[in-house]
Amino acid sequence: MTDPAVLALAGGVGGAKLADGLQAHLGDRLAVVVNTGDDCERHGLLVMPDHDTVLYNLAGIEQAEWGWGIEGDTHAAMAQLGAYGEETWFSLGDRDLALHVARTARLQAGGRLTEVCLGLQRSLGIAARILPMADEPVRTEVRTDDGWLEFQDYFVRLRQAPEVLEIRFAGIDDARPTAEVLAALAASAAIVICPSNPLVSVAPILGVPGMREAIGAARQRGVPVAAVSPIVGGRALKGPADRMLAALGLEVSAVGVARLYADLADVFVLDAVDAALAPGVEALGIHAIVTDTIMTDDAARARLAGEVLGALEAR
Ligand code: FO1
Repeated sequence: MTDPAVLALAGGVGGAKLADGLQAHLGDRLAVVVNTGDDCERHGLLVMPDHDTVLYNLAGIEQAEWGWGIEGDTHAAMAQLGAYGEETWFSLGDRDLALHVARTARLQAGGRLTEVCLGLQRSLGIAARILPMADEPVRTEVRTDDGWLEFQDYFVRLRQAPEVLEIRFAGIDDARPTAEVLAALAASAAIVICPSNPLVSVAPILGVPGMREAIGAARQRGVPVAAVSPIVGGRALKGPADRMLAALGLEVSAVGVARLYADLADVFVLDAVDAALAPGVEALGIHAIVTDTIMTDDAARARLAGEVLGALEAR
């Protein structure tokens, strides 16, 4: 795909990797709508894990092993916070901390979330735009045997150990797609749902009132939607998506994910190890593409992104 713009929906490390691959092809013609349900307040600062993971990946400074945070970051501030008796289970690197300080200060000075994020992105010199799914706060919460937990409490402090019985997105009824998201949608010739957790990364984005309708309207105009499976060989490449799907009684497979996107996706990309599942995807009325979806390095990110864009162009 050469000239037209593309909109990607992403959350978490897998989404950030594909967004990075897409940026390699599209540069400033890429807009990435990110989940803000994982956002949290730590030490009086707003932390936006999915936005920041995409930001650091697009800037090429992500911590290679974890995929989030900044490569080579130190943790002196965290150690000092611990010395003051503050909680340290959610670990913020020193350079990462600077982002949360700047963002929170600008918000407290009256800045709007999307504008503040775009300003910070410009400082890191990335070509694409990363757009929070909404300016209003939305917070993902999961119900476990111990009751409702904030997402990062479940994800980081409890290391995703408790079984998730229910998921909700607090505040979502009052959220709206931003003018920037709607403008990016209107300008896009194709939409990519990245290989992110469908239940806690993509669902909040699609759950913003008006978002599904806006994507539906784009499809009516002939804008194709491709989704990439985050489940490979019946397992999540990263994170708890597989366990969450199972606990909620959903099929833990690429077909199970495709089913969640059946009313939205024209193309579904599944990994070569799941080639036998392609007919099950096609049976849902979605065109299946089978390829290597494991993004081990920059070249693999760009190659997968190229295949996704090629499949969309062919629609
Ligand atoms: N994940 C962890 O497993 N432990 C951490 O201490 C942690 C800190 C952290 C700080 C900033 C940030 O942007 C992300 C951070 N993450 C951490 C990752 C993050 O919580 C998850 O990857 C996402 O929320 C899941 O999509």
